[in-house]
Amino acid sequence: MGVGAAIDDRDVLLVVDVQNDFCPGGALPVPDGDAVVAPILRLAEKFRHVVLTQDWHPAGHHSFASVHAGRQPFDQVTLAYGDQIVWPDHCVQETEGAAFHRHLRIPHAALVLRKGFRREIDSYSAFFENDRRTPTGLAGYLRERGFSRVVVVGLALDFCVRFSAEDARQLGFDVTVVEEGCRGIDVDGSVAATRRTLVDLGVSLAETM
Ligand code: VGL
Ligand code: ZN
Repeated sequence: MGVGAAIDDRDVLLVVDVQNDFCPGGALPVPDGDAVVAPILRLAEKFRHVVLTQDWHPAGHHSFASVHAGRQPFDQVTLAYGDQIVWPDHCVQETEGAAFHRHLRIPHAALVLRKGFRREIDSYSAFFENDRRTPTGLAGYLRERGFSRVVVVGLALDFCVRFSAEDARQLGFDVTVVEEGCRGIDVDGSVAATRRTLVDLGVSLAETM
């Protein structure tokens, strides 16, 4: 199904991590992160079906640089499941930083999927935690609801949007990433790598929709 195809009942909009900590002034600000809100609201009006994800870490989460002696944010560490970039403390459960951007109001969103809530495992993807095996349950939800295409927007393009789009594609969904609804962190060229990988996997990249 092409990008221009009409949006129908088998399409779901997946809005990834549009939270205060990923916006300017937050703990892990994505450059220009709040610029995604207006295009996402426009897009959400066109979809009957919307799912939101929320990065949702306990204090002392193992993806936080602060829990690893001598490590700085954006360093890489090795955890039980493999390599992990460590981040400033962010999106701590029940804090203002973990709340959705105040203008992200999508009342018809049916599901808010929280992820990264286990202290020892991060979860970039909305589908699998960073051990790449523990499912979040989202694939089952989307299949049971009969969706065939997942349109992905949000923050950050090169982390949670990327992993969510890759997994959706590998789980057999048609996937489109709408770039005007995304911004990236860009650690060591990760935005360019994201675009290449997504295209290689058969994910459609659209500027707008
Ligand atoms: C994210 C880094 C750490 C994201 C979440 O939403 O892309 N990035 N936690
Ligand atoms: Zn996180």
